[in-house]
Amino acid sequence: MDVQIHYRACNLCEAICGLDIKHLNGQVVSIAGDKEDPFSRGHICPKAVALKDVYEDPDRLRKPQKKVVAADGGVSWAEIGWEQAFREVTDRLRAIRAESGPNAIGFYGGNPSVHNSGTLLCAPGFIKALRTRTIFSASSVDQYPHHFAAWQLFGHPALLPVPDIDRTDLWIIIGGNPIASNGSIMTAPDVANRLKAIQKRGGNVIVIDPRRTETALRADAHHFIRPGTDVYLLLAMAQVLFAENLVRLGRLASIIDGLDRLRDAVADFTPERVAGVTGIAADTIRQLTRDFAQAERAALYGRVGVSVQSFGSLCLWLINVLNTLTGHLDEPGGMMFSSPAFDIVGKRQLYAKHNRYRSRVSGYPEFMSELPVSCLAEEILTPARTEGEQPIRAMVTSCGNPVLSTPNGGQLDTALGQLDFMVSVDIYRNETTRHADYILPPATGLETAHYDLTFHALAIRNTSRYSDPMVPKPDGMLYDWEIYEYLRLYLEDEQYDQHTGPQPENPEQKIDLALRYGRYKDQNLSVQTLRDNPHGIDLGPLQSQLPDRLMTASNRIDVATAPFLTDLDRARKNFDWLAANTDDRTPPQLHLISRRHLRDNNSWLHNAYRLVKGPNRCTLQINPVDAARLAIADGQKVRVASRVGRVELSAEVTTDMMPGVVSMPHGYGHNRPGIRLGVAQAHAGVSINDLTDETLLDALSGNAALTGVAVTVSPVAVPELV
Ligand SMILES: Nc1nc2c(c(=O)[nH]1)N[C@H]1C(S)=C(S)[C@@H](COP(=O)(O)OP(=O)(O)OC[C@H]3O[C@@H](n4cnc5c(=O)[nH]c(N)nc54)[C@H](O)[C@@H]3O)O[C@H]1N2
Ligand SMILES: Nc1nc2c(c(=O)[nH]1)N[C@H]1C(S)=C(S)[C@@H](COP(=O)(O)OP(=O)(O)OC[C@H]3O[C@@H](n4cnc5c(=O)[nH]c(N)nc54)[C@H](O)[C@@H]3O)O[C@H]1N2
Ligand code: SF4
Ligand SMILES: [Mo]
Repeated sequence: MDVQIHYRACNLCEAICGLDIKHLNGQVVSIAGDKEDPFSRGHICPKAVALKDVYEDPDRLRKPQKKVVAADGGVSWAEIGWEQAFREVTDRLRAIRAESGPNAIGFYGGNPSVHNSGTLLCAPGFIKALRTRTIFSASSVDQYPHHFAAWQLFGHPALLPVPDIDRTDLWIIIGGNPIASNGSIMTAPDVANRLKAIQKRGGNVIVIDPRRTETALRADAHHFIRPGTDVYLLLAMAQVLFAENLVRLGRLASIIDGLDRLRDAVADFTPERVAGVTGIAADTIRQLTRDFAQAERAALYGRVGVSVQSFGSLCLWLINVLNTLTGHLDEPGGMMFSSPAFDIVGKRQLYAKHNRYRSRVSGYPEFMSELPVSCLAEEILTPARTEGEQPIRAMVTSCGNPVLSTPNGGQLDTALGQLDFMVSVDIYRNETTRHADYILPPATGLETAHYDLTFHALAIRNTSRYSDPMVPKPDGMLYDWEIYEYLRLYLEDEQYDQHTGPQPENPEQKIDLALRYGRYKDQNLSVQTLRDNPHGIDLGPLQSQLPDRLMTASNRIDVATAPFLTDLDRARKNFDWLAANTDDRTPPQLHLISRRHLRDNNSWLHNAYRLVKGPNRCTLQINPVDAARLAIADGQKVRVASRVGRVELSAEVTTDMMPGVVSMPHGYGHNRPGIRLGVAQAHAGVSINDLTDETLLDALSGNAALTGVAVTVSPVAVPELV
């Protein structure tokens, strides 16, 4: 038989690289970069081959699983048919809802949901049918501050500007490590070469990060910053712009409000005042600000490191504002908005979906119809304190692993174990889904069709690409959209019969309609056109589009809205405390941050042997000065403890860490029993989120403050040999 070629976009991370897959009737022979993809131009990273590994993985679930608990408490899993699974799951959900109300059922959606068009388009219908308000997702351990700032400034939470790095002369990266992550809220395949191209045309890249990262090593300058203090650096940059008369609004001058309020609000944050707290010298802050303001084309870009902090929304607000004040918003080479063929923003103004209701126990405000995942465990564990209060009794999880990915995962692990009922839509039995009563596994990866709804919309170039399945889904498997549609149909109608009743709707039609009637309709874009162009279609560089694209009620940008000005009071109090207690930030008290590695993907590719083989990556990186003070040698086992928990792992002594700061990767901790991930179990590592603190949140968006958690580190004594 001849080798067949299948072209598709990789959906593992945000870079959406084109793949050229050779296979023999479904047996993958090779996975390489698609050289004819106009966007990724042949680039792939080492994770791409994991698509084959997941496809072939004997641990991957392929049939619905039902947990069976024996009289002696022993747990086993039975494979059952889909009809039985849908019927039993929805009967239980309906019964719990009838007894305790819809909010007794919680929902958690994980990261791969946004990399999966079937889930993205069909899970919402099922969630709506649940009628619950207790909805959580990985967004509140990731990018909620980005959405909050975009909503306040531009009128829609999904109007997220991206750095136009192909045309910039100065790229300042604060709290992002795109050389390891391949970029985020910035779909840019082959960041390494794009970064090199900036330097080749005489431009500069500057990184601000408590760790000298893989990106910092390729940059023209790197400045260490104390974790969680970025807000003060950014306030000082704004102060310098006003004080040194560097504000240049350019084309947008006539639509910007609030400059005076902003000037007053930042006036006392001089570089000299914030230098001690941030760890960045006043002169450096001034020069950075001048260079940024005076560069013709510059982009100030912030990502996970500035988002997952107590002042995440203030950080993202200030980053947008600094780009606006310097004329770098919506200009080539600056921070720009994409023009996607499938527009997730839509044309309607999104009403203020904030604080319409609050979480039951801690009273955290809702944002975008979700509650902060940091409070999920307490919503399960805290009994009703008044009549009418309803704890969460049942959970539905989809594409997620919150036991490893959310703060105080140990507590959530305990909470999930106490639920009356849980169902997970997932391809693996992992640290979270092991708690489920039923696991419903969809076809995935190479078996599915894919259109990247999210990441074309966050891309640094407008392109469009459709992927058909490489192989038909195996007999007896369902696509994720079918699972959600069936769950909805069974839930809505107790008598539903999948042989005679209405059938799931293939979301391909929705995609096709959006492409046909979207902004590229004159170019005859459709699923068929994209099928005829299997490498994708180039739709050109980003275009300036303000004020037209604004969705604020006033059609203007207010750079100093009330929520931010109010939250600045909290930042001021914190500043005064930090300024008075800078000495506390030295050992024994250290500050823990997280890191990503090119060969990890959150918690879920550790079952691919070729990605985990080699030296153990789950180490505690620590500066030699701190290590010496704590008598810790390179490679030695250390104990890391926080308010929340403790873990033990090997120390890696390195000058890449800022003194006073330690770093661990996230997504490890496969040492819990009952999972079906043999390779991952053998490379278990420990979970950083057994240390992060669920009580620390960004007050505005409810995002978890995962970075900069106070920890103590001590050497673990080697037991004496008797
Ligand atoms: N301390 C710390 N914690 C962090 C972070 C950090 O930087 N530091 N980062 C945070 C961020 S940015 C994120 S996004 C979260 C991620 O947190 P989560 O989304 O909770 O976790 P993942 O590890 O991405 O879990 C993905 C799950 O999806 C399943 N899956 C994969 N493909 C499919 C599919 O096609 N269909 C279905 N149904 N399931 C599938 C996998 O089996 C796996 O169980 O972690 C967060 N946690
Ligand atoms: N290989 C790989 N790629 C991935 C993922 C993965 O797990 N592995 N995950 C994907 C996901 S879900 C996401 S959201 C993206 C994230 O993409 P990035 O945001 O690029 O991810 P990180 O590598 O976590 O970068 C965050 C950086 O912030 C720094 N940092 C931590 N605390 C602070 C702070 O207080 N201030 C400042 N200035 N910096 C700080 C960290 O040292 C780190 O270098 O990556 C995606 N791509
Ligand atoms: S960079 Fe991301 S999209 Fe590209 S091959 Fe690697 S995992 Fe896939
Ligand atoms: Mo993420």
